[in-house]
Amino acid sequence: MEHQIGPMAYIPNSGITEQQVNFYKEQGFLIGRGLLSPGEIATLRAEAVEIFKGNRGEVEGIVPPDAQADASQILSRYTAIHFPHKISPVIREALAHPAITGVLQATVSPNVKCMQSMLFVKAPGKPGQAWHQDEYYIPTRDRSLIGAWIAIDDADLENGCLWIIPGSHCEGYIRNRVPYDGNQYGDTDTCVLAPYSEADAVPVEVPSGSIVFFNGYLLHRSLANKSRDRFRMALVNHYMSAESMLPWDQDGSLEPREDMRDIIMVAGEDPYAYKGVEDLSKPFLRAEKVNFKTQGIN
Ligand SMILES: O=C(O)CCC(=O)C(=O)O
Repeated sequence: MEHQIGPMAYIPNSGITEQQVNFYKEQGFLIGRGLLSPGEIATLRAEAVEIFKGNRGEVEGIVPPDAQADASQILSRYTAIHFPHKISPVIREALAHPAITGVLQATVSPNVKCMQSMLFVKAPGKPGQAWHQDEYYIPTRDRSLIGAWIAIDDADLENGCLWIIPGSHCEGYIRNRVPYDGNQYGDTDTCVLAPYSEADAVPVEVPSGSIVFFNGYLLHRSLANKSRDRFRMALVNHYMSAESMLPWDQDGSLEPREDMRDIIMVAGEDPYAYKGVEDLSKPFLRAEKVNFKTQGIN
């Protein structure tokens, strides 16, 4: 029988409690339904269209659309954009949404920094992302890495929702990866799941406005969007404890460094504020086929 998500995974409307904090520690994820209002979601959706029209700044690969093109024609061309907050004040503001920072301060640290955003469009027919741990890409190593996955559209089995393996973050190591050549995923490799298996995977179906919080070591993936005409847009932001340094070279696109300082404080104090911040990350379009092992995105 397929595993299901129990009631403890859901953040109550009244706010996060100690029970959810313990659940997050043990299971590696939490879900908040209705954390963003329909108005806020409409603003994010409209902003996504402006970004992919090229109206928020130049991004290599964005094609200026014909005047008659509608939103779905514009969005259908793209899989995702990385670092949209670099060009969009709306996305930048969403990084520090109080509904997000409240959960981060309870689960991660009173002091939290953000280092990445990704805006997934996932048009009908587009592939998902293979099993992975975000910590593989963003090396915090202190186990504080957390993603806030904001459902702009309803996400379900048909349009390629997230899948997770609850509790798989606990071992806290980076799993081996093996080649993948199927067509569900846009990646050319995937994580070894053992001692887990596909039978432990749980779909995370959520309505628009929900946020799924998950630990950087948690095994997760998404499948292809098999719907005929439904997008599955999601804004995913990544955060960590501001106490830890971040030796992140962005898949080889930056010089190796002990502490990547292109960060945005979203809560509390930055103990490294004396270092200042840098503008290093450049927004880029995600390719449909991604191979991080053989250097970045191709
Ligand atoms: O939204 C998706 O399809 C995958 C997102 C994901 O795996 C991530 O943000 O790490």
